Amino acid sequence: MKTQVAIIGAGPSGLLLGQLLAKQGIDNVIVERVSGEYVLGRIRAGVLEQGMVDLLREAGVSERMDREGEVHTGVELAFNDKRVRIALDELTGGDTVMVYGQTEVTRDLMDARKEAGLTTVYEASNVQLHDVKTDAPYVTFEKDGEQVRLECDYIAGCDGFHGVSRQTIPDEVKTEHERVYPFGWLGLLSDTKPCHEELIYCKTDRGFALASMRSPTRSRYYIQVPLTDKVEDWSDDAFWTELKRRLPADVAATMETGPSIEKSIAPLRSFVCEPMQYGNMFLVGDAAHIVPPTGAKGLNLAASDVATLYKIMTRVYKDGDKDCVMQYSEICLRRVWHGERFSWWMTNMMHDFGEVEVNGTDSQTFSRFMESELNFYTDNEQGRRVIAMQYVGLPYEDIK
Ligand code: RFL
Ligand code: PHB
Repeated sequence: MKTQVAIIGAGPSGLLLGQLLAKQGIDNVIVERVSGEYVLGRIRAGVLEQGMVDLLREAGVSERMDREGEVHTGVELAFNDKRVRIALDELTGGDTVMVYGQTEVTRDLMDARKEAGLTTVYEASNVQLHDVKTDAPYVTFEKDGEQVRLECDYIAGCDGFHGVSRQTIPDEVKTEHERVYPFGWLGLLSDTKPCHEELIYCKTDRGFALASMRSPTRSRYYIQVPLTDKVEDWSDDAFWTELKRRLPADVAATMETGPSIEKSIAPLRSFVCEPMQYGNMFLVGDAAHIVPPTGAKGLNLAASDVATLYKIMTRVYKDGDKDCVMQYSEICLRRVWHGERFSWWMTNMMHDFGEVEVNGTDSQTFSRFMESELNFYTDNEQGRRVIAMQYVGLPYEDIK
């Protein structure tokens, strides 16, 4: 097999990149480890920044999102019996976010790829990248017991945090930055009416909670849990009882509950791999960086990486400018680090770290610092604007 860009991974990063490249006439093949149904079964992000929404429109896959997605002009932070609304549009000069599930984005991209007749190899095992430092890199994998070789000009490693692409960068070339948090998020999806029309991020003595949604009839809730907890430890009833204790009392009082459709625990981590490219291989999305979900940035950072690689590949194939590929990592990392900092900051401010020492500070002192931080940023308009600007997403950087 031969193509121009080999894409490893059919998550949102790989599928969106493939779609955008195909629109520019750039041939690409996606190689994915699991089945399409399995990819769609992962319940993840729900909030899309303006930049990602625009990119999905550019890719020609926005029709259903524009019809069914919900534009949100604000989010709430609840703490100490206070509720502060961050008026996203007013504070940023009109920017908003779109509530539309990652599952739906993925489904739309899969449908568009199928319709365009583009090749995706699902359930490919033992995927390996070769000769990425040369002008003739290739990918090998096994499919239905046969060994396949895919030759290409470039490889996009869109294979998530546990993928193989990052491992092809030698240890002496890459630096990995990591912070693992001492808690996780237990998420529950249910066909119930959302408890409030906007998202509410809640900080309480019992730990963090988030009220989110997918549609007017489908809710997504999260609660902070110890890393030692297992999903089996949490019946639906136990989840709803604990969630109600953490939500503002009036919201909890009228909240609709029901059976869970999905329940899972995600550990929280900040992670960045530098650089994000090696020879003719580029890391995109979770393959290069992870954020804790508190800022709703993971998928959105993946989208900005895709935007950068797409612009670079377009320049390479349309103008024959191969040198521009050198800009990829630098451009991506500038925005990635802003997203990392925001997600880390929001996580620190909104969670309960218990008795754990944080950043060399004892837990009680750290908790006071964070309380002050939260009050300071929410009590005045400039502070709320700083939160709003980052929540709707910083602008995408152009290539030079
Ligand atoms: P993905 O989605 O992990 O897809 C990678 C794909 O690569 C495949 N793969 C391989 N394929 C071939 N060979 C191999 N060796 C392979 N190894 C892996 C995998 O099977 C998979 O299909 O990465 P991608 O595309 O970069 O997308 C990133 C996003 O999924 C992620 O950043 C977000 O879900 C993060 N996230 C959120 N982001 C937001 O922007 N807003 C949110 O509101 C938000 N909420 C969340 C989130 C993530 C969460 N979890 C569970 C981690 C909420 C949660 C709970
Ligand atoms: C979600 O709806 O899954 C969601 C929303 C906002 C976040 C994280 C997750 O910050």
